[in-house]
Amino acid sequence: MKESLERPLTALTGAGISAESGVPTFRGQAGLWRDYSPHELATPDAFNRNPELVWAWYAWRRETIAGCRPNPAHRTLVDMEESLKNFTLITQNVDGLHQAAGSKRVIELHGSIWRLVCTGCRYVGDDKRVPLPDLPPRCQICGGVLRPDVIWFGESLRREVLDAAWRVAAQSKVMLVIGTSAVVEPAASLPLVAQRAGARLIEFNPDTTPMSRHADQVFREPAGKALPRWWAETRGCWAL
Ligand code: BV8
Ligand code: ZN
Repeated sequence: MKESLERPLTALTGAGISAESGVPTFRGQAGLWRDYSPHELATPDAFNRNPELVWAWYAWRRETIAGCRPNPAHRTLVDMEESLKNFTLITQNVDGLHQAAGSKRVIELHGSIWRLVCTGCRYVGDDKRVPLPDLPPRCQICGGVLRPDVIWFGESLRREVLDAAWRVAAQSKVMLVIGTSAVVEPAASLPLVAQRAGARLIEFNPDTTPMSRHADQVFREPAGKALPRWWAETRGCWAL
């Protein structure tokens, strides 16, 4: 069946899409951070209480991610963007691997670990230095403490970002839900918004999630294998 142009394909990704690149997922926190829950560290309270501890976690994540490369799942999404006029990628990830793979149009729901914002003068800027010279890093303009430009638990997503994601979900005809435990809101509601608008949901995840029972099709295997195969088998059905 040829999908006509106005039947856009959307992808929603979570930490699992970067697992095969070596980026630890949240639920499988690796090594020294296993004693902390992201929910304890990725919050404004944790940062205000102990910026050094939260920055040690983010510095470790930046150094880990800096050694990771996009995998075939990231690259497949780049091919979708380059082949289809109506493809949109929405990610919960802050690791920047979609952009490193070549994705140009990415809705980053939760911001980026590679961008810092000043808690004093609100200066925002990209900063990919690994390692960072000082922790916590300081603002060059006002000397204030810089924080990662990410959305922490208890912080609202940026209105324009959430509106864009909501709009895309409501216009989707097929949403690929890739590598997410589907528990973090409001991201976890996007597949249901798409389904209510008539979209088919396809889950790519080795584990079952709360989204699984809503999915029209499930690939219970790593995205790095299943997604390139699915795309190779179906790309001819899309109006390229
Ligand atoms: C907000 C940035 C309003 C930081 C992150 C209802 C409505 C609104 C809010 C809430 C609500 N209910 C609860 C809340 C509060 C909270 C929330 O959702 N809590 C959860 C725990 C219940 N939400 C918020 O606070 C949000 N704010 O809504 O503002 C507000 C304001 C005040 C008070 C209340 C509400 C903000 C949420 C954003 C938090 N920031 N990240 C950073 O990254 O450092 S979330 C963070 O965790 C990640 O970004 C990611 O989104 C999330 C982890 O989820 P996943 O990406 O799914 O990763 P996970 O490890 O969990 O799962 C990986 C999956 O991959 C697994 O299923 C695994 O099986 C699979 N996998 C593994 N290997 C592979 C694979 N899949 C495929 N291939 C493989 N190879
Ligand atoms: Zn400043």
